[in-house]
Amino acid sequence: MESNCGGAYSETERVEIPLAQTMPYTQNFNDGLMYGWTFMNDTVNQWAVGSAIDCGTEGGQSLYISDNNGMTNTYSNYLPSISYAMTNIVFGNFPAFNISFNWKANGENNCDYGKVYLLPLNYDLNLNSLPDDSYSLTDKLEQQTSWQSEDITLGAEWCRICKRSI
Ligand SMILES: [Ca+2]
Repeated sequence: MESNCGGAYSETERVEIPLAQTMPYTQNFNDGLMYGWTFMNDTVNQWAVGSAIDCGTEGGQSLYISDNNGMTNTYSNYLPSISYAMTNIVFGNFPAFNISFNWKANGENNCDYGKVYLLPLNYDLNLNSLPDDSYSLTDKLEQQTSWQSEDITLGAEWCRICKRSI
C-alpha cells in the first residue's frame, strides 16, 4: 500500500476479503443450499431455508422465519425478537442496479414484519435493535397474505462497492 500519491509505501497489511456474491446474482433457494447466506438468529424465531413454503414451482424451497427449525413458516409473538439473514454483494461497474424479490408476511400489524437493508460490511449488527433506518431499502414488509413483488433500482453511486444485504 502507498500513502497518498507518490508517497512512501506502508507496511504490508493483511486484509480479509469476505465471501461475496457478484452481479448479476439470482437465488431461489430451491435446492436448500445456503450459497454464502448466513444467519444471525434470535433463539425462537429464526431464519431457515426449507420447503415449508415457496412462491415458485411446486416442491421449491425458500427463505423464511420459523419457530421450529424450518418445519413450518410460523413464528411466536410471545417475546420481541430480531433475526437477520444476510449475504455480501459486490456491486460491479454498471450504471444502475436492480434488486427484486418476492415476499409475503402475515404478522401482527406494525409489530411483526420484514425489512431489507444494505449495510457496510463492518456494520455492528445486534439482536436487540434494528439497523439504522438510513440503510433500509424498504418500508415494513407486512400484512400481505399473497406473494408480493418488490423492485428497487439503485443508481451508479453503488458502482464497485461491496455491501451486506439483509
Ligand atoms: Ca424458491
